Amino acid sequence: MVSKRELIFITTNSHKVKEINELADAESRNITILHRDYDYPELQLDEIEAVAQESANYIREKTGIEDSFFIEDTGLFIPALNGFPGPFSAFVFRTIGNEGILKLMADKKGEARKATFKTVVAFCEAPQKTPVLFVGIAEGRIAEEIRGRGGFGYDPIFEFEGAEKTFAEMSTEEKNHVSHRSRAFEKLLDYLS
Ligand code: ITT
Repeated sequence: MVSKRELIFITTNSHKVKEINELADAESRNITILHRDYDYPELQLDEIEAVAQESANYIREKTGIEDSFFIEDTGLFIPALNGFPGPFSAFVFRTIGNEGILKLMADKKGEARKATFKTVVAFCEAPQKTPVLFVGIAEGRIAEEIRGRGGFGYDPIFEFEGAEKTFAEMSTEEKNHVSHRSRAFEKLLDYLS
């Protein structure tokens, strides 16, 4: 039997852990996710690639972690709002939330409701540990109203392209099938294999 590879995932977000665990548990994967809840500072940089990279460097230096680990940073980008909230997604969610985004989008119709979720996974592999980045994207649109009880964060206002459902109206399995997070994580798994 092939022994399972253990991968440390550092995040404060238990919903992310649930999604990543389901992906790692999927058939024929020899990966076990070890969750570490470490609250690192929220960097305000223009690109989430830079946020993920600098956060991974910060964690490595601050904690002195010797093992391989990964983190991920996610943002919701709305072209009609010039990419807002983008790298500020966590702050914006805490302050104006989904209701606030819907208000900002009130006069936006059709194509102007387009939105993109982007996840950047930063993987620090022992012993080299310079972060390697993997990007995953999901295209969709901002719904007219909050819908669904599943998921987390912006899921109740994000309709995946071509789907009638918001991510919050999908099961974790359905969301994982198409999401920004799964696409970035699958690239990490490809890299590891
Ligand atoms: P960590 O940084 O500790 O991993 P976090 O919740 O702060 O956790 P992010 O900075 O990556 O994570 O997330 C930015 C915001 O986007 C935050 O409000 C999340 O709730 C939200 N978010 C992240 N992934 C999401 C997803 O798949 N669906 C909906 N909202 C998401």
